[in-house]
Amino acid sequence: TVGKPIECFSAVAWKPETDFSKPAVSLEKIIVAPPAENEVRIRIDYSTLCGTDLQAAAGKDNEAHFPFVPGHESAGTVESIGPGVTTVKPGDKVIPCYQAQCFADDLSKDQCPRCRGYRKGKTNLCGKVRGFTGAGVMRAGGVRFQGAEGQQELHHFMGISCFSQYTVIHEESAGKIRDDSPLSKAPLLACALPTGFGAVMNTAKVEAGSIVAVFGLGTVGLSIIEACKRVGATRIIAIDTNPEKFERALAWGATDTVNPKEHDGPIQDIIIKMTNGGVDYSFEATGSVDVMRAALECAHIGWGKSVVVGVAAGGAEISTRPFQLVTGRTWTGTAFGGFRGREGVAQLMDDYMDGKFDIDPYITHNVPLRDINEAFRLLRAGESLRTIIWM
Ligand code: NAD
Ligand code: AHE
Ligand code: ZN
Repeated sequence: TVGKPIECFSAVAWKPETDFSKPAVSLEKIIVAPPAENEVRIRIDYSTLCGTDLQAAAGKDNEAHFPFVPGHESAGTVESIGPGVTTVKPGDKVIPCYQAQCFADDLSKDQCPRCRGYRKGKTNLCGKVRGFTGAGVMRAGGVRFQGAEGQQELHHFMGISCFSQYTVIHEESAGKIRDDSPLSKAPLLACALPTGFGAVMNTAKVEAGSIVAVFGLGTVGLSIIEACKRVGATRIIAIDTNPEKFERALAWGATDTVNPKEHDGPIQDIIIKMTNGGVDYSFEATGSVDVMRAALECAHIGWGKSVVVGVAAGGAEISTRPFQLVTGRTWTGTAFGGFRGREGVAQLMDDYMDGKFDIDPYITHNVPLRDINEAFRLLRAGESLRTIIWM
């Protein structure tokens, strides 16, 4: 297959689908072109579905360009490499990283101004290919997907497009992981768990003894709770509008649960009352801008820090009284938990293999690719954490 187009099955999002009673994507044969310069073609072995994919399929992500090949959480095996690729080879196991990471120290490759020189280490938000991944195209030009009947070209999504059996990504997005990595667990390290763990450890830097509030108890919220417990937070208040989410939150380490629907008045006031003045750290993992405001406002005067993790619908904006910030609260956010893409997934896989955390509790369902719409149904209904999609 090297150097030749591959025909395979893929999910395709043809148009925004906001009606949750209808399938989110269609399954069909597509053609995947060989990798161009500095690109890698990957056989995707397993994928998972994230809250962000629901937004994109519903047309609420301004960087999802229809028609596109969806998906951004996966693990697979390098099938072939394009000219100039030096950091992975055919047969390597990889986690495709939507948060790409350039070669800041390699002067032979052209460099990214966000990652080099005195700026090195300031951010994980590498800028090398970000403009292209946001536009749904490849840096070397065009797209690598087309309908099998030779019809339309299909856009890439987040630089990943892993709901296809084969995909093409930039070398900067190919996170090599060790040869003994279990690929069926690895997709959770592509987004959900690094985001939650890193929000706590890298972005907020929660200390032992802290009081925290976590809004949204999906996979991301639960991984925030897990990390808060690990660093020794003594009170973990778990908030969700779906009471079915509380049993797991408590099992994960939450000390209190709150359902905003059971209270009159702003939820921030309830939490301020429960904590005698507010929490040291709050995390928003729902994607609702109203919840983002509540999370900021339940942070303690003088030092409380609130981390936006959820992705809001395109065009939505946050607001609060500036007084909330004048009086010492900090409002910040996190992408991929602040981990640098390729280094991050390799390190997290090592940590997993060393037994530092578990992945299985976050996997509630398994489906074959042909049933991917069932994975959408489960997540839309709040019935699943991560569903492994067998590609
Ligand atoms: P999920 O759908 O499994 O979880 C969302 C949870 O929020 C659900 O339990 C839902 O019941 C709850 N919820 C919804 N509205 C609420 C409200 N008004 N108040 C309280 N709870 C509410 O999704 P997920 O995969 O865990 O992702 C969570 C969010 O994080 C999404 O917005 C996703 O786009 C975002 N995300 C961000 C990053 C990042 O790098 N910043 C990475 C992954 C996911
Ligand atoms: N495309 C959206 C923004 C989407 C967004 O913020 N994505 C998160 C990751 S969600 C993973 O499930 C992120 O990491 N953002 C930083 C980045 O570089 O994309 C929009 O608003 O246009
Ligand atoms: Zn995700």
